[in-house]
Amino acid sequence: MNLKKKLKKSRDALSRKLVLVFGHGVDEDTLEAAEEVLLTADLGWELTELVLDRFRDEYKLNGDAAWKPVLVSVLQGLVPEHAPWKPDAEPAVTLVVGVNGAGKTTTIARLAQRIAAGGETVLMGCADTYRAAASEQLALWGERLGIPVYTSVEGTDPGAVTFDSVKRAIAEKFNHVIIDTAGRLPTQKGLMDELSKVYRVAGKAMQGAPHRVILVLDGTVGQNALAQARQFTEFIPVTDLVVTKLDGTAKGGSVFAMARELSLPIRYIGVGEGADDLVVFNGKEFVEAIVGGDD
Ligand SMILES: Nc1nc2c(ncn2[C@@H]2O[C@H](COP(=O)(O)OP(=O)(O)OP(=O)(O)O)[C@@H](O)[C@H]2O)c(=O)[nH]1
Ligand SMILES: [Mg+2]
Repeated sequence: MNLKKKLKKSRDALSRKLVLVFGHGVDEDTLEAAEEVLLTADLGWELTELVLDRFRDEYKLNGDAAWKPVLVSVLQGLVPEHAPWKPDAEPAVTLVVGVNGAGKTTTIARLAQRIAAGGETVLMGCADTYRAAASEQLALWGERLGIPVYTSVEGTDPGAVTFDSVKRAIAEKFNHVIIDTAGRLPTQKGLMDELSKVYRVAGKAMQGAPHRVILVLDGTVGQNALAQARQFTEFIPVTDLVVTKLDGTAKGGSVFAMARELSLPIRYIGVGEGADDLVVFNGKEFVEAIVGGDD
């Protein structure tokens, strides 16, 4: 996959604009213009200042060096690295949460596809029981990908579906079970309490479950996703992040801020609607794709 191409909008907003700005040389005026570029690409105020401070220092040390490799290395140094997730239970229970339309269901299907491709078995459970269309959507993905799906009738308690999905995964010896939940805003107290209940019920179905709670963030909302993530973590112990829809936005810079400020690993990014458009997030590659190399 050509990540540069997939992230073209963000690349245009960062790399291309910076080339124009620093084409006039690196000095206090162009650094100020660069600040504007970084803010517009949604790195956020704090990170923008940090990037520019470090860039100034390193660039000076490097004398007449080209600015781009220096900036790439500064940005790469700011994205923390995390050890890959290794499940320590079977089935490994993953709960997927997030606001409405963030890309939860699509992410689950694509994650399940990855797991199946790696030779492990996976069950997808649909605890989004508000809409019949939600289980139909997951069932459709299941059919397309050849992955079993556990659904229940509309209106069933989401906790009950979670419980049954985990029990079925145990009984049928699946390696993984991934539970889809309905979209909700962190301001909807009742729905957030329901999510806490789903979390607890998973633990009743299997001790230690869920082993992973993935918060799916919509990359097109940029910096606002940070606030959303902080609010979600107040209700439920989120362990991992996925950022979707980065193909459709120029706000890819916010991913740096999420990676740095949320102290949670971004595991995957969504860069399209297709089954193969969920990419393992690698900070160094991400920086390279939206800032590095030639335009
Ligand atoms: N372009 C693009 N579209 C995406 C990406 N991920 C998801 N989508 C689209 O976003 C829309 C919503 O995705 P869903 O997976 O249904 O989102 P959801 O969070 O499950 O939504 P609710 O269950 O309604 O809360 C769909 O049209 C997806 O195809 C992505 O990485 N890029
Ligand atoms: Mg959904």
